[in-house]
Amino acid sequence: MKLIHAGASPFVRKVLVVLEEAGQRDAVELIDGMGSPVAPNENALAANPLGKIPCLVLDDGSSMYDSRVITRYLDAKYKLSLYPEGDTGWTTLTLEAHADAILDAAVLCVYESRCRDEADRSTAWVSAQQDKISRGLDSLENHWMTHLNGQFDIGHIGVGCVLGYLEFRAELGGWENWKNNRPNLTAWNDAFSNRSSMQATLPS
Ligand SMILES: N[C@@H](CCC(=O)N[C@@H](CS)C(=O)NCC(=O)O)C(=O)O
Repeated sequence: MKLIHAGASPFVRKVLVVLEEAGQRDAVELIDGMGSPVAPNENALAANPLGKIPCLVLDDGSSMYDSRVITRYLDAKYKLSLYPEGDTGWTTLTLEAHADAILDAAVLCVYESRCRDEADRSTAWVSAQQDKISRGLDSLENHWMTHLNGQFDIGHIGVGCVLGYLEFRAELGGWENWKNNRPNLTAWNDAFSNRSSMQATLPS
């Protein structure tokens, strides 16, 4: 399998963490997919008409995207049980979506500063994305800690990748320090970020 990837992408990181959890990092060949909405990467475009990464190219040449589809595929392939059955499963999927939505807002903030000339940037629009990030983090702090301190699942991986990305891109994204007034989330991440799959996939 080939994974169209970029070292800084938090969505790619989710896939890499799942591969690490499976002990199958070597099952994929990494192909450069670094690009942006205004300068799409050729490898990414060849595998995904939308030009987005991660994209997993299977051995029969077919492509699979986006990150949530790939992580679910790998979970089934390697029998990881990251997607619980029953009612808890819906909670897990909601947390996974919650984490992805924070990442969407964060990536949009970064694109605004990386891809637009300063004169064209919208302060109001960036600040609306930053507010979305803050609300998402507050919800993690106030409503999701019981789940995060429970059985390991794909939601944990999503949140770990969110917090890692918010630290990694803090300067370009311009958002608040996520640790401010979020002691529970901070304590959780202090432990979770030491997990070997997280340490092996630090953004670059
Ligand atoms: N929902 C997608 C989001 C993926 C995404 O936004 N990836 C970014 C890189 S972090 C990308 O490919 N950007 C290029 C573009 O938007 O054209 C997923 O979960 O895979």
